[in-house]
Amino acid sequence: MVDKGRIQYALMDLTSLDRQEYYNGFANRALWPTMHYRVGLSDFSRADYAGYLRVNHTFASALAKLVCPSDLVWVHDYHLIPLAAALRALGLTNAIGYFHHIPWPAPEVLGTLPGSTDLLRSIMDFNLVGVQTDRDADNLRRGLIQELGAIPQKSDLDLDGESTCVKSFPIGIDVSGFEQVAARARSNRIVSQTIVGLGSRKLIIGVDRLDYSKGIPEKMEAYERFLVNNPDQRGRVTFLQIAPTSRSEVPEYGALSRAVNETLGRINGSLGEPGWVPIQYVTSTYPRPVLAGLYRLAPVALVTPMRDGMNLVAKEYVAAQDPTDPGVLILSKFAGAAQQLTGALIVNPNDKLEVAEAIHDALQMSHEERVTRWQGMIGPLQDHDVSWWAAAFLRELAGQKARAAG
Ligand code: ADQ
Repeated sequence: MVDKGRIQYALMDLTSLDRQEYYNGFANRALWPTMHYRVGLSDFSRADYAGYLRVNHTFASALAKLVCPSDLVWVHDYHLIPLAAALRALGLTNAIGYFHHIPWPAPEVLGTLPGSTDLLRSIMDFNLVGVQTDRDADNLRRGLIQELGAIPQKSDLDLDGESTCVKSFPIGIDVSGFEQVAARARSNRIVSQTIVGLGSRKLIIGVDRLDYSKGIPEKMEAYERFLVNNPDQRGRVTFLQIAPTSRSEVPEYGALSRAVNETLGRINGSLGEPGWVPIQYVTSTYPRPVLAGLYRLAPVALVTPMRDGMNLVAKEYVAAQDPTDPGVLILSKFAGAAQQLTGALIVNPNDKLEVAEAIHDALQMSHEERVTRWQGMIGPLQDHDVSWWAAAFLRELAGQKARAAG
């Protein structure tokens, strides 16, 4: 047990076989790509799936010893879909909720993954399942109805006497925290060095974990198209892509890293000039004040994932802007955030010309339009911040419990 402030953490070790089969294997090589509609990258193995179930049972055995009868249990993300079923098998009757942070795909897509019917069945062991958007909720409900024969009620689904509620709870961020650190960030060393380095150039920023779902090589190529189509902009803009390495033990991520480096080298080599590098690329992680400061410096953010549950970077960028001179968010229609951030320039990341034109439009946008678009986004973000999200989910879960008890 580890105490940190008001939170007590119970930690346990995994073996290297667990890590390989459960985390790098089924969770990140089979479930992650399938849920992001990349079925061609999904690599299913029975050994990995057995490891995934085994580790969930191990977590359940440890957790069952710690849970009190009145506790609400809130499970997070795709690594733990079978956890409620494993806890129920140990006799737990508590209200158990699940939040799915990544997209829930259409049943036709999820159905390509062996074991997916079992996963759907274990979803029914949660009292409440939260997803990011109404589209995800619709996909999950359709899957439960079509694959299992669940009976739809108002917001619940019934199967064999069990009832599960599926609902969207779009995750928020710490909006006021971002606003405050962004306003003070110019004094930070990295931010002030960036200001000096930019001179009169305009900054376009991208911040994404190095993951194929984030569309990093694709956005570099869209930016290349923008520079080719608008030669007068060469030397006047800099694209800073921050992409911390992730899941480096999974082979597809090594391949992505090589693809990004190749695209970056080709674009900087062919379009760069002495004194100007078109794309700056860094893989470091930064503390929040640095990220917030860099967001605020950038008149344009390029957030163009091929598919994303929500995308917090889009929300962080909006929260970090100067209200009197806000930047423009270019956002993929395939990010859950696009359902809420309607003041962004919404693009299809597969259409490089469309993204290139959005970069051009964002850089030319009038002050009046920038302010109007930003004002339309910041209010709803403040009203639906991360505290709202957690409270809304837990209130609903407690209600489910009351209903089950009554
Ligand atoms: P992620 O796929 O990790 O999250 P995202 O929502 O963008 O994607 O969150 C990334 C977080 O990491 C942001 O808070 C960002 O600030 C931070 N970050 C990125 N680069 C960083 C860097 N170099 N240094 C420090 N911090 C950095 C998953 C789902 C998303 C969903 C979230 C939350 O894939 O769709 O929005 O969970 O539910």
